[in-house]
Formats: sequence, C-alpha cells, structure tokens
Amino acid sequence: MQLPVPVIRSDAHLDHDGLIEFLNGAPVPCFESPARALAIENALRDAPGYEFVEPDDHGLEPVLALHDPGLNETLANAWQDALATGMTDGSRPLLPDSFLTGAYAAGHPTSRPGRSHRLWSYAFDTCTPLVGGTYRAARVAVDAALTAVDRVRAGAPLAYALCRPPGHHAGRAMYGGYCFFNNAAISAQALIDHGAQRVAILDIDYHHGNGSQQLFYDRGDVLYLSLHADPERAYPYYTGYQTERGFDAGEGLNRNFPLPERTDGTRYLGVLGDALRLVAEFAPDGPLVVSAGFDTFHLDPIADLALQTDDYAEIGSAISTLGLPVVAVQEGGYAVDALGDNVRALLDGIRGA
Ligand code: Q9C
Ligand code: ZN
Repeated sequence: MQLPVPVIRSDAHLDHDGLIEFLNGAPVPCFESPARALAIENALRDAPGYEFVEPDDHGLEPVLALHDPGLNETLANAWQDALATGMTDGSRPLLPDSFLTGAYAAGHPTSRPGRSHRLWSYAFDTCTPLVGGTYRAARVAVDAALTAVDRVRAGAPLAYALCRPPGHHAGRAMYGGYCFFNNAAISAQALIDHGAQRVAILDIDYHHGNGSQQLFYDRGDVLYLSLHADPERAYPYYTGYQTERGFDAGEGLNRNFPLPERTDGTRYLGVLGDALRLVAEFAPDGPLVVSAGFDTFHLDPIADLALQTDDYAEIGSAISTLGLPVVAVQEGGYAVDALGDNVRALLDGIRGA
C-alpha cells in the first residue's frame, strides 16, 4: 500500500488574478489564470492516492540564494509604489512599456528608477502582469516547492507542488513568461544546500526554461535538461538552442532538446529517453526536480506540440525508470479543461499507479 502523494497547494495564488496580456496587439485575459490551479486541484481531489498539504513558510533566504535582492524588493513593493505614485488606480495590472535591455545599457551608465518604473528594469516581456496579490502568490509558490522538497527529503518518493505563478522563466535578476521566482531552481538549490552534490532538473514545459538555464549555466552541481518547442519559432526565442551546453564547471551540464511543430507522443518519448540517459550518466545523489509543464498538449491555446493525455502517463513512467525520488513543480499548461487529467496522468505515471 503506497502512502498518498503530497500535493502542496494554497489559496494565496487566487489573488494573483485580473491579469491581462497582449496577444497579437490585443489585450486578452491572461492564459495563466487561477482557473488552472482550481482545475488541477479538482482532478487530484477526485483521484485516489493524493493528500492536500499547505505550504510551510521557508522565509526569504532560499529565494535570495538564487535571486537578486533588488528583484525581490522591487516585486515586493511594486504594487504599493504604483498606487502611491498614481501610476495605477488599482484597477489594472502593471505591465511594462520600456525595457532595460542589454543594448540600451551598452556604452553608457543607466539607472534603475527609485519607484514606479523600477519594476520594468527587471521585466523581459509584456505577458507577465503584476497585481496586489502577485508578490505573496509568488512567495507562496516558492514555499510550496520547498515543502515538496521537505516531503521528499523525509522519504516520500514523489511530491507535487501546485505552484502558481510558475517559475522556470525567472532568472537571477529578471522576471517574465508568467514567472517571478524560479520555484524549480530554488528547489534544486535547496537540495544542494541540504547536502546533495549532484541534482538534475528535467524541464518538460513546452517553453525553454531560460531562467533555469541562466541560474545554473556555469554550475557543476546542477544538470539542467529541457525538452521544448524550437526557439526558432517559439517563446522565449533567444535561448533553448542545442548549442547552449553550459560553461566552465557547468560545461556539458546544460542540454536543450528543441522540438518541431506537432511533435507527438512517440517522437517525444524518444527524445525524453535521450535526456533520461544523460540524467543517469550524471548520477544524481539527490531527488530529480521536474519542471512539469503541460502546454505540450495538442489542444493548448498558445502552443503547437501534439501530446495526448495518455502520453503524460508514459512520460511519468519513463521518468520513474530512473529510480529517483521526484519533486514535481507545476509550470505551464493552458488547456484548462484537460489540465487536471494531464497532471494526474503524469503523477500516476511517475508513482506507477
Ligand atoms: N505568442 C510558461 O509556460 N507568451 N510560460 C508567449 C507567444 C508567453 C509561458 C507569446 C508564454 C509564457 C510558464
Ligand atoms: Zn510553458
């Protein structure tokens, strides 16, 4: 008899809401919505073998282990500052209109503004709005991932953090792609800080986890592998190519697997097999962190791969052949009607149910 799989969830994410993004120039409700998390919870509540757990507060230290203190402070204060300076009346989310790009910063001094527009200097896109509840939701998402780490360290073979907002696009001093803090990366770092010498992150979200890649690019203790839509055609466009293989002590420990349009389960599982062999070769001495995105689904509204619900069960059982405990961290997935079933299929696949 297996013990129930801990599902770490919180209502805090509900206040990260009212979010607008731009799609081909038109403002639309953000694809990354509270309904996603509710759909996942409903599916797992109806399934045997799961228990719901609230996140424990882990404080700021694990966030600052990977993220710039200025990013944290700015995200923490942005909404109050924007209200105080009149930049928003509170009825609309904060979205940037100007970026501190590398090209802007090249060749002369630049500054981060003190208030109001300071947030923009950390943003890298226009699809990651911030409202009054965003900072707390992002912190609780980190706590959810760290609570999953605790459960796995205490002996659970699998724990799942229902993180909202997601995390894999967030880097040391930047946020974007619906992400503010990198929940999966912070989990991997926590495992290292608890004594693991080699931790692998397997990222199966449709998008390349540019934040995760950045955070560990020169590190010899964390292997980052990502299967994703070829950046030649897909967000985040500037990273995720096969040629990005790590640097310095991290040489060879960053591996990208760009996928063509309409990649189906058979083809996907073949590539996943290659990635899993690299994990085995790396021989992690800690749990596997899975950045679990489901925007690879054939009906996803912002993606173009072709996975079916049953494929997630196959992906899960392929992952389980590594024989590693798994910390699964929720990332993307926007086909809300199927999202719960897809999450459940992956988790059931991992635990062999
Ligand atoms: N037309 C995650 O899945 N929008 N983030 C891309 C393409 C941003 C996805 C626009 C997608 C971010 C966690
Ligand atoms: Zn994604």
